[in-house]
Amino acid sequence: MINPKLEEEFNEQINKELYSEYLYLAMKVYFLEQNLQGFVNWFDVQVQEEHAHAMGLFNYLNERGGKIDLRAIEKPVFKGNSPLEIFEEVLKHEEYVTSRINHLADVAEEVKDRAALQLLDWYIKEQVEEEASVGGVLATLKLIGEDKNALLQLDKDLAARTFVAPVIG
Ligand code: OFO
Repeated sequence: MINPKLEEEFNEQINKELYSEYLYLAMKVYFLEQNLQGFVNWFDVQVQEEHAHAMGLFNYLNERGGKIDLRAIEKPVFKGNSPLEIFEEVLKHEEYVTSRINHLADVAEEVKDRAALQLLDWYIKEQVEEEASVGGVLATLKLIGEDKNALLQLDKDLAARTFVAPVIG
């Protein structure tokens, strides 16, 4: 059995990961409208990753005999109106998710759940990769500035990103 406090945090995090999926889906719409297909692909992969993150927590909670409590997913909101502004928001969002995962690990530590901590190690590492990948695109966008040709080159590069189903845990 899983500690009720930790169970609650898992349920909350499932919701956050599903919100991330929804947020990146909304951002994908922006890039569809701009006809930047490489960025569309990047967000497509991101959407699938977030879904996998949510399901990793979902499956784990189920395996541990916890009660899965699905909650309403908020309407995704972002203000950015350029690739640069949107990636700045993506990075902020990922930093927020990192803080949530760290909080989840703090609670697992508090209730001395070593098994959950092992799973959360995977998520902690994954957040390092998420922030690095987003930070990389953001740094390139800063270099690009107003250069449309360079933006199209980045778009081409982002078209190469592929989804590899993660082995979580
Ligand atoms: Fe699930 O890592 Fe992004 O949010």
